[in-house]
Amino acid sequence: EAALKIGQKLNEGKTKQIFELVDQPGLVLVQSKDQITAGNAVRKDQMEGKAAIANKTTSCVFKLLQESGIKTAFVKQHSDTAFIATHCEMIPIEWVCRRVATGSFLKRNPGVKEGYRFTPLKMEMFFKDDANNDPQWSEEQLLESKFCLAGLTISQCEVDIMNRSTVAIFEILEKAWATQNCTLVDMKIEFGVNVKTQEIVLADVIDNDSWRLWPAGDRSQQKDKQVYRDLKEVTPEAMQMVKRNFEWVSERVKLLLEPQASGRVVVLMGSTSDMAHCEKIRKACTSYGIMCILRVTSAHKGPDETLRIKAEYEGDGVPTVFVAVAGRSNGLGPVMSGNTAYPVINCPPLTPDWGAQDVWSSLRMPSGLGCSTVLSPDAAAQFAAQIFGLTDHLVWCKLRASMLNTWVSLKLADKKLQACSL
Ligand SMILES: Nc1ncnc2c1ncn2[C@@H]1O[C@H](COP(=O)(O)OP(=O)(O)OP(=O)(O)O)[C@@H](O)[C@H]1O
Ligand SMILES: *[C@@H]1O[C@H](CO)[C@@H](O)[C@H](O)[C@H]1NC(C)=O
Ligand SMILES: *[C@@H]1O[C@H](CO)[C@@H](O)[C@H](O)[C@H]1NC(C)=O
Ligand SMILES: *[C@@H]1O[C@H](CO)[C@@H](O)[C@H](O)[C@H]1NC(C)=O
Ligand SMILES: CC(=O)N[C@H]1CO[C@H](CO)[C@@H](O)[C@@H]1O
Ligand SMILES: [Mg+2]
Repeated sequence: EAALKIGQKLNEGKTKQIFELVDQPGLVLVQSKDQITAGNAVRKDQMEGKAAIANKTTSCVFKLLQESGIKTAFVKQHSDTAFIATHCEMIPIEWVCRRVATGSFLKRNPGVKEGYRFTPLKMEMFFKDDANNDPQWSEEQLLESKFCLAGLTISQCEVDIMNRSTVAIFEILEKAWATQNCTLVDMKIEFGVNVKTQEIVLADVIDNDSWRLWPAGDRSQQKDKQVYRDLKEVTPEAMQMVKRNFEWVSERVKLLLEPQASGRVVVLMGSTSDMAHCEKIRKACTSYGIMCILRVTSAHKGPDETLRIKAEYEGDGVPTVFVAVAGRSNGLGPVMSGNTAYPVINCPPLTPDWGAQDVWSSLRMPSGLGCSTVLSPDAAAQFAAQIFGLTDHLVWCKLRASMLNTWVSLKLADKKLQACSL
């Protein structure tokens, strides 16, 4: 790997330094300080362990979010203690999202018992102001402070985007940790404004200090920094336990990226004249990370073949969703649906001349059939993804991020339109 040309130091905090990258304008190096501040060898040892754990956590978590489709500042890992990120001007707000009441929330809301479940999630924000202990802020306080970062004024639109994004990010991480039987109790994150695109992106880091995790939803087994805060006495044994807990998290954090189940979509088309329609389904499936196979078979002209193909995919134990693409009279979907327990989605390629009549062959079913019908190829893939998303968190996370991104696009389109008409 070519050595990075490290330029000017742009920023420095308690735990990180931010450097300009001479050959990559718009990108920065985020260097963890653990190593450089460590004085003697023993201390360095201890710090290196921690830095590595923080490294693994941040890079796995950002990778999961990135692959899901969430916009983040993370670009790639550079070394054990540094990563490359897009250069942002940071919005000085900590966004906190809670599923279960605990910690400071209980102090600020006397009467609420630990363990109270927030549905929907509870959002809070804190102004980053060390001198005043990071006071809690209202939305109005944030709006009235009229922050301007990288040329973007933080107004209602931007606040709404950060609020919504925090919820989506929480739900994605919650779903991922659930695969490890672990409850994500709460989380805090920060956003920045990309200096080049003026986009609001998740920035800074998500590490051991950013969340509370309770294995099996049990507070007594918590695996986060709270264990450290709760120590009555810092004995070597107690520190060993804290270290083991962080190792527990860092061992599991990479499992968040592993698929839990892998299904497939089998698209059956009545004729190769439907190929373009089917290719669109395959393309959309691929964007969700779902394997998609195309086959040609006609339930009218070769029902024996249709049932043989069905048996082939029923026979290997791989969870399958069938999509039937048949023009004119759709015999394919209903015949499949009447003969398999797997889900069948009709996606007829309707034409302007007879479409209004043809669609009824996909809608009006004999009793006992449960196939669904959607008209656009993207919708067929999305529906299949929603079925797999029930058991495969990676697919679910992509659907969740896509929903957020659609919402943000609409919000930005409206903002632009309002600005034009002023
Ligand atoms: N992608 C990025 N581009 C620019 N600045 C960044 C980026 N990621 C993080 N920073 C900023 O780098 C600075 C150093 O980080 P560090 O976490 O060490 O600060 P800190 O002492 O914890 O202070 P803070 O309370 O702001 O987090 C912070 O101001 C942080 O917001
Ligand atoms: C830091 O993260 C990268 C990318 O995940 C990994 O290759 C590297 O081994 C990690 N370093 C340590 C010390 O764990
Ligand atoms: C986030 O949005 C929700 C729903 O609109 C709202 O109730 C809440 O007050 C907002 N939270 C913050 C901290 O802005
Ligand atoms: C989660 O819990 C279930 C039920 O107790 C168990 O079967 C499964 O193995 C656990 N999974 C992990 C990753 O610990
Ligand atoms: C308690 C503990 O070990 N916390 C560590 C979490 O990770 C940061 C690095 O991001 C370390 O500085 C902390 O010491
Ligand atoms: Mg910080």
